Amino acid sequence: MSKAPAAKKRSRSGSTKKTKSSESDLFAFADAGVNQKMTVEEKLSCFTEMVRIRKFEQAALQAYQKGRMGGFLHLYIGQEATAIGTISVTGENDHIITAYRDHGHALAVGMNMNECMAELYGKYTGCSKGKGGSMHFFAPDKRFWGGHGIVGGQTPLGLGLAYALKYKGIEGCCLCYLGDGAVNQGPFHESLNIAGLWDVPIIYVIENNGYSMGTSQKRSSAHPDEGLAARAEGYKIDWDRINGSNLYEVRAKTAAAVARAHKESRPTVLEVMTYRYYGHSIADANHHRYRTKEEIRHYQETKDPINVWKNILIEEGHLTEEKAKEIDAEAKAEAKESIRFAEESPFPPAFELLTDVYHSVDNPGTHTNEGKIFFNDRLPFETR
Ligand SMILES: Cc1ncc(C[n+]2csc(CCOP(=O)(O)OP(=O)(O)O)c2C)c(N)n1
Ligand SMILES: [Mg+2]
Repeated sequence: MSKAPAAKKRSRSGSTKKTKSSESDLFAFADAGVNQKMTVEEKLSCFTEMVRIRKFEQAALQAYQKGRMGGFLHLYIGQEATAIGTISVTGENDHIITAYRDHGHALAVGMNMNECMAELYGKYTGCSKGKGGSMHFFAPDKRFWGGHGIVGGQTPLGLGLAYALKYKGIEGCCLCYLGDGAVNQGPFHESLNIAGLWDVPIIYVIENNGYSMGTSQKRSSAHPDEGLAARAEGYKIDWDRINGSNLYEVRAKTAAAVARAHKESRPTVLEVMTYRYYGHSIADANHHRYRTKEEIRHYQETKDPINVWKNILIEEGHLTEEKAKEIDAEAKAEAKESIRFAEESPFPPAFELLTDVYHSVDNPGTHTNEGKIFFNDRLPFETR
């Protein structure tokens, strides 16, 4: 069999020199346009939002351990800079879709703690009326399309959202998040092929937190030395690798991908190097069997994204330890209040079992061959 001709190598976003950032190189991306433009308020807001995610999940964890909620609980703690950094550079025509580890993305798009906590409790006031739980947070009004439990299942859906934008001539893109385990799913590769072939404005953000359930990333994926995103070259798609502890870097490289999607309608694959502090879900109580306590402590002490950003802001003179503690206390109080809200909310009534299953059953007048209603399309939907 003859060797296939080598694909023309596409340039990577960002310079190669800056791609290798380390803990000592935290300001390497501070000069990127999107970061230079940041106001002090925006910088502090990113800090506050990351702290809010952590406090929300810490409160949820306590409630879960007290038996107040059922189902799974996949915590995002340790990965906060990915959701906040990436979503903070998106605009009004950009859409978000993710997997089941979705609490961080939900809060990052602006969902409030009450509707999220109530959803965890299975209450009627939850964002999915209590029928979705931890894995199925949704907020279409905020262009947040979930929350999906099938590993890799969101990757063709994200492609569809991005394709719809292109089809309708809207300058926007879709950020589709997936884990390091999901990169081996067939639908992801089928999606990459179409994205590369049809110039679809999608950004796949691989959140490489080191593990796919109990299997380390090193044991689950064959890939080039440069990492998982480098597989994108097989589809002629631009890619980059990001230090997920550094919000400046996350923002700079995501902004480059968003610009490519908006201006050239080209896809990008980003691999964010990050880490989860807890087990796969809270049911994974034995996670110390497949990784050491030292490994977790090392990440917490040297790479924690909230601490790293806090230190950057302190060094820039925008934050003090006292102010950081106040922000922490406020987020904790907000999370506590969301627990009260969820506890006091009612469970969904029985008739809700049959609603929101099929759009066309709930909305018979809008039944159409053209697909469902997205992107502020108005009712009644035009039918053929
Ligand atoms: C198609 C499919 N296969 C298997 C599972 C079971 N499963 C749930 S999560 C998971 C691991 C995914 O790991 P990764 O993509 O790295 O995401 P992370 O949990 O680290 O965020 C597996 C195998 C599933 N939900 N769907
Ligand atoms: Mg993973």
